[in-house]
Amino acid sequence: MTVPPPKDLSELAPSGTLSNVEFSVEGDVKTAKIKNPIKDERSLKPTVDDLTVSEPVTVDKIAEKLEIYGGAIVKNHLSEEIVDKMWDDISPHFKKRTWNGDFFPQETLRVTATVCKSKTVAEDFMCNPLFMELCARFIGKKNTFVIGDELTTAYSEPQHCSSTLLSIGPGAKDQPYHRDDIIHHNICQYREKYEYGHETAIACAIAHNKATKANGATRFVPGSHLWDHQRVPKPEEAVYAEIEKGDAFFMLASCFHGGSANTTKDEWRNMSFMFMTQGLLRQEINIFLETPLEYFQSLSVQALKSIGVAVSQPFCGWYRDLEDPLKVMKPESSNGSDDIENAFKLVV
Ligand SMILES: O=C(O)CCC(=O)C(=O)O
Ligand SMILES: [Fe+2]
Repeated sequence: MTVPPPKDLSELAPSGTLSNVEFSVEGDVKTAKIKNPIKDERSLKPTVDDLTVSEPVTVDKIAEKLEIYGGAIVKNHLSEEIVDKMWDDISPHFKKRTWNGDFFPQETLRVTATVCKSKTVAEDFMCNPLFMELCARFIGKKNTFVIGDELTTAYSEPQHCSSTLLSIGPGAKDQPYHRDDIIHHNICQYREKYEYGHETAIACAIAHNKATKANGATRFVPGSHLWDHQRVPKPEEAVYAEIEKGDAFFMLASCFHGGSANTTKDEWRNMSFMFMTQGLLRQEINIFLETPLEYFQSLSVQALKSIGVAVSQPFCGWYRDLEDPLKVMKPESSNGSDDIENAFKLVV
């Protein structure tokens, strides 16, 4: 006899943050009210200079700004040659939008999965050594696990989450404030100080042309990565990450932000975004269905790992019979995942 499934399985899930919300419906008007908002009026107002990492740029210095503000600017992060090559590879893929939602204004044009349309995006933007190090610090996972009488140590490398060219056109309205980690149901908590281990994603945005307050620079709310999940940002709390061609704006996914209105007559705001997430979480975009195998085969081992083809240690993402897909594509490579190298006999 088959048992019919309950009508709405989501009702079985723990209510989490929902339990602190009061919903009401009056006629056509639906409202939601946070029942016990946490008292927090902290508001940081750094200037673009405060957000900019001084020369010589180091990962420590970027991390320090991210810990304080949730965002950081690095001048000349990628060379003009790389930024131009990315543009040449990706811009032919602009097409009329088929997507009708309003999370992005109608005037915003996008090219998605740029990491699969440009080897320069994959190798030079995503695999930039500074960015890789930053990702490892903020979203890499390293733990020990008991397996039988051994203790193994496994490292799950960050992976691509989504990669997009976003061109905000004249007339576009503000994109709503949001945190990018909503896709992973990350629950942000009030914190006095940044704590490592809770971040699920991190972004690097590169300007193809000058991003200004007028043409749609990303605006973000400094310090909001330390806010409780249910605190709502106000427009006056935002700062505009105005950057020049080749500059980078790094941002933690727990930080409130949004693209801005483009109030110019004829300027576009062209920015390439690379979002990375923990190696064990689901990527935002499914790049595997739209990309021919040959493209993956043409990439370096690091790009394949970062694109999410390799196993995330210890055993997440295997292929066929517990094989590491990276080894299938590049037999000479080692990811230490099919035979964990860090096994130590446990002494109890
Ligand atoms: O266009 C921007 O500046 C921000 C885009 C953004 O927030 C997103 O794609 O999640
Ligand atoms: Fe976003």
